[in-house]
Amino acid sequence: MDESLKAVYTAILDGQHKASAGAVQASLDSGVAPAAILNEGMVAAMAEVGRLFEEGEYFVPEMLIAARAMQSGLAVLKPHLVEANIQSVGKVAIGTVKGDLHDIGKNLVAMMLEGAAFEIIDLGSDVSPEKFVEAVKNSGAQVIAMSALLTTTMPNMKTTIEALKAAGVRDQVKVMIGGAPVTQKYAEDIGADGYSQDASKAVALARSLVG
Ligand code: B1M
Repeated sequence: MDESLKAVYTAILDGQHKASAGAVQASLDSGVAPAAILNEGMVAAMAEVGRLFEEGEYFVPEMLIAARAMQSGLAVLKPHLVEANIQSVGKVAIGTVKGDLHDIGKNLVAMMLEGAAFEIIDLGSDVSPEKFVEAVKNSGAQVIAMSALLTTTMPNMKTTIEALKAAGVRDQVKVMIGGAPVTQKYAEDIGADGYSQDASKAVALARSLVG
């Protein structure tokens, strides 16, 4: 791995948020592609954090400080990931489902969509089905984008689709879903309109849903 990418990886793994921002900047300055910094440095470090957590070497506090370091690195990377587009191509209301506090992947998807000229309504994390329904009724979102990182919160994607149906707005909106435990099959099973595995594929999916 390139030395500057290694510094990004290590800063996130060790939860050093100032070092993370500095290492991302240094990587950019040395000409490393933003996508490589994101995927080979940052996302890879978060995957290792998850592995260490699973093995009982990291605990929730370590995951939290790693997440904070990831976020400060992302703030530096954001302008380089998103292109400057002016005219909105559609409105997306995005959130992590009820009971789930993981927001890094969701933020990344929001960032990439924003860069592809989508107007984003960020509902945050731990978003109830009612809040998604409200967003469709009040904001005119054409797409609802739901993220889930826990197997225990994934079912809230289904509950949200059911709430959209019960409120009579399911036909007004497309639903796309994603997150580590989510699959294409799960999307089909719960009647979502689309699934994407990562943030860049989410852009292509959103474009096809509003197109
Ligand atoms: Co937690 N956590 N966590 N965690 N956490 C995981 C998810 C876990 C896999 C770790 C592990 O055991 N290996 C595990 C889940 C196990 C399971 O359900 N099968 C887990 C657990 C168990 C928990 C707690 C229950 C721990 C506890 O309290 N005992 C707890 C739950 C809290 C809650 O939500 N109610 C918890 C808490 C936390 C923190 C708060 C400490 C922190 C989150 C901080 C934050 O987000 N602000 C945290 C973290 C950091 C992680 C790991 C280490 C990293 C997640 C991450 O940010 N990845 C994670 C391990 C792992 O993922 N390997 C883990 C980087 C991010 C860029 O990837 O979010 O997958 P990801 O997003 C990807 C794709 O999935 C996709 O695009 C992104 C990449 O381009 N994507 C979409 C995501 N959303 C999408 C939506 C789309 C399309 C694509 O369309 C709408």
